[in-house]
Amino acid sequence: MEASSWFLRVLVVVILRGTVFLNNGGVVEASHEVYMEYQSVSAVELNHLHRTGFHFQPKRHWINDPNGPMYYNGIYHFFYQYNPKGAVWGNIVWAHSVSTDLINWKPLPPAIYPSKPFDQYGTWSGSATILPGNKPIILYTGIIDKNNTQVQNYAIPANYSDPYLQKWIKPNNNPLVFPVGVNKTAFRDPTTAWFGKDGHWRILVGGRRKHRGMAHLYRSRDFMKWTKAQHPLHSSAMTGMWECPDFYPVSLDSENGLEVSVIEGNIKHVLKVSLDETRYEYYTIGKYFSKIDKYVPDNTSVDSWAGLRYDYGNFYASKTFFDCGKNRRILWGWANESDNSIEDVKKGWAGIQTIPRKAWLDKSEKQLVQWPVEELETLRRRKVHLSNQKLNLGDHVEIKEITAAQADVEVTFSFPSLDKAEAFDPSWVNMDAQELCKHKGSTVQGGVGPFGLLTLASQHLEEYTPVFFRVFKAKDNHVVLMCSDATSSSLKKKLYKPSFAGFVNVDLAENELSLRSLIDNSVVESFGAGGKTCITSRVYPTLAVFKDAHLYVFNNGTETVTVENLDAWSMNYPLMN
Ligand code: DQQ
Repeated sequence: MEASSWFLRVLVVVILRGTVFLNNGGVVEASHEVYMEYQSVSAVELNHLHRTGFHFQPKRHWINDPNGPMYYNGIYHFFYQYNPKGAVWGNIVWAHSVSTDLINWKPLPPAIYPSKPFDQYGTWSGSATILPGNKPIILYTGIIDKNNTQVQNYAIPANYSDPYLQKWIKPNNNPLVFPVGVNKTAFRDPTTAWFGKDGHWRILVGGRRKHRGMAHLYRSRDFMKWTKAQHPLHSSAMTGMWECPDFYPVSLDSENGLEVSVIEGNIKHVLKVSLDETRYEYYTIGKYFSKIDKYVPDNTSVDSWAGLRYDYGNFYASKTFFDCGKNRRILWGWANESDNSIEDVKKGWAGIQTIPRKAWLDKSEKQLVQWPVEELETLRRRKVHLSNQKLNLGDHVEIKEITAAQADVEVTFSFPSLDKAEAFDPSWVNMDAQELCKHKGSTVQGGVGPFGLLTLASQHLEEYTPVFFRVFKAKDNHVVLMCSDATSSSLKKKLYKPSFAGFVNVDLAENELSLRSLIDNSVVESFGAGGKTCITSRVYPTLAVFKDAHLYVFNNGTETVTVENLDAWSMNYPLMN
């Protein structure tokens, strides 16, 4: 991308996001929008209209990044950035919940909160590592002054035999890492540590030099004394600050996850970064040269903000961990609200976590595949089934007798051939999927598609969030677009209603496409083609709520589409904090 267009795009994002300017004229990399006046306005009443039923949420107030997820002695620990005093970002602590199944959660007191000189202005994101001897340790970013200077700290359990690890100690030899030779306000979010053959631990810390985003590398023999490597593990020009880096191996042989210190064998590595400038993430698949501590993305992975995303919707600051109980790698991501802060203060809450997903390397070796953890299925209740349902141009058929506001839907569509696929206009080549989805929408007639689900729909379709596919015929191949379009999701005016979309790299030889959507009051989390492309939308219907929400399958393409199989379940409420 041209430097000038990069600058303009960043400028727009900065203006939209309202980056905080200091009196001295410097820019604080606050990372989140700051609404001082609301930071400590405690929720009196909670608005339940759009609260989710089975997604992770605390009872009240603001949440953002997942922090330090881990599996320890049979218990899943989940920490997250939390404002205990209000429904906007601020006063951040590490809230803590525990679970035995990743679905039912018990809240505990905050594990880490500002209290020492090395974190008195903030306890920001970080990760957990299980040290030899089965000893968990947390690394997190501490803010040490009003100028937002960032250091890396550690915390350890006060009592290893407490099954819930409720109390955490922040020893006085903190901070472990000072921002020396780096940009001190762009230096945060340490990763889980991995152990090298040379007997050194390694971590990454997100950073930025001018416009170059980077993952600083640190090494340590004893986990206490850390030395900065001369070169970052990886960096990429014009990507801005890299928040919440995540780096881990994936197997070429199986869907099982790998412990982060597996650095050899039939594996590749994944590096994910969260781009502060765009609030999107991207990841690359590549090779980690452990002897020289360099990561090189494969030439099939785009290494810029046009790269692959875990999720093409509202999903940020994600983090994975290795679940040794079930040998899988689990991915958590934060789905922020799409309404505004005044609405959040009125609601008394803001932010959810997406359903934890198992993540593994696709057979193509070019991308990841994700799927909601199997434990979610324990919440499935009443089920409806549909098969062999033909959908002609303009048809929409209702899926009745489930709670459409809170449901899990799995569907496979087939089409007799691809002959009617619309031509992919060469002028769209420079459009990204989201622009194309906005341009085409779910109602503009196509050839093969648009077809899919109308979720959170009101009876007369004044409101609906369509999740759908559209197949195009390009010069040498077919292009599959998947959209989750919030444009018509709500009659409310001042909302962010994006047409989120991604392309799906799928083999259409069987003339089939599958879709799974987790619909939960104000979130629709969708998995296309078995989890190759995932999109999360936050939406706020006014009519399509509770019992008045409906679910349909639809087709607006000239080619007839058949619902081969559809299973939909009403979803129960888990224990949620
Ligand atoms: N959120 C944290 C930071 C991180 C950002 C602060 C990402 O540590 O960079 O709440 O959302």
